Amino acid sequence: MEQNTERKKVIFSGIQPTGVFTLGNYLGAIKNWKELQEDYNCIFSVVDLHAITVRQDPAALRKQTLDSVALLLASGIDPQKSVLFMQSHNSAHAELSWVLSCYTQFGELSRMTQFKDKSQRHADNINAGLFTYPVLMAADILLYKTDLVPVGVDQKQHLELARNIAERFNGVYGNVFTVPEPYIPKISAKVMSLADPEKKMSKSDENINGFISLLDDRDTIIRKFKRAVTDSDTCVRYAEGKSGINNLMSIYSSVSGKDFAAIEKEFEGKGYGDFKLCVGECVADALAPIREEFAKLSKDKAYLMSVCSEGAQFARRLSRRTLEKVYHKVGFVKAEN
Ligand code: ATP
Ligand code: LTN
Repeated sequence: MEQNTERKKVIFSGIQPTGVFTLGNYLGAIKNWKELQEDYNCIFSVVDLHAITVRQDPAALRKQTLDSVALLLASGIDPQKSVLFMQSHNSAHAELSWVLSCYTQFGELSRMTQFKDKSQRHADNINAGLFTYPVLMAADILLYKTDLVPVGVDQKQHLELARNIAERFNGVYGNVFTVPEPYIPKISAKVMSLADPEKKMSKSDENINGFISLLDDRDTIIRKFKRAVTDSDTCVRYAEGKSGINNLMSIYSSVSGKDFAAIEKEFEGKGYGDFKLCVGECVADALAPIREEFAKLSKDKAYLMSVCSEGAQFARRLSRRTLEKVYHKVGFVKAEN
């Protein structure tokens, strides 16, 4: 019993190498990953299998995957503390995904809002992978007996599905999977586009003014914040219906650590212009060290690969036990070699 309570909890999360990470990815997920690695057993993956649900150029995907690893390291993921690997380097993800897909209902997947959204945006390529993608995500999580999954709020529905699949499987076969909990930040769980504050900030947005990339330079960041869409009010105050200002206040709060009351006080009697400039400078200051570190790391492919090889070995070892147990439970004959 005591051993159980002393066991460090397991964290798993993934990010798709579909482009340069945005401030949304950073505040919604990566910043939490960095903080959690101090107290948990953390496993982080660049989920390249997920990325091909949308058509990718192979050479670009390879580059983006390595750059994603470099960006995570530059953002503070420490390979001495956390496991970091590329998803395709551990075949257990695809294998468990197949089994779990036989325990997931068509109707459940049909309700996933990300599928509805992405299939509208990529109407020429509504492939089966896009539809079954949440099952692969469930496999990612369940393979490692994950307790907590730090994600932005857009992933909550997928996580609930992973919990349902785990509970259903456990209901039939006994206690095979740990049922994971979401870990969603209180502020910035959904950073909105600067160009359209009703829309989520997304790295695959065609409008580059909508997102702050972690690699944008200082001038670009400040310019994008200056142009950020807000309302016609002038008073810096968090209120319903002011999605543009609410978004900027949330970003500023997450990056500076100040709460909304302190921010309102700081900008009393000042206009939106002053506020936008201040948020831009604050974000630029926070992202500058990441960009500098990325410039160094991204040149060192040998180092990036060594981190990922070690991470993949660890991930394979950790996940093998779960996969073997699942194969046994569903009735597969164990291979003898
Ligand atoms: P894409 O644009 O390719 O769909 P994405 O920018 O939505 O990708 P993902 O790789 O799907 O990013 O997500 C990685 C993590 O970042 C997830 O935990 C997700 O919840 C989080 N995240 C993504 N966008 C935001 C956002 N705007 N605000 C907060 N968290 C976000
Ligand atoms: N589906 C997520 C990325 C992702 C993930 C995961 C997150 C894939 N596997 C496992 C947490 C845990 C996304 O599209 N944002």
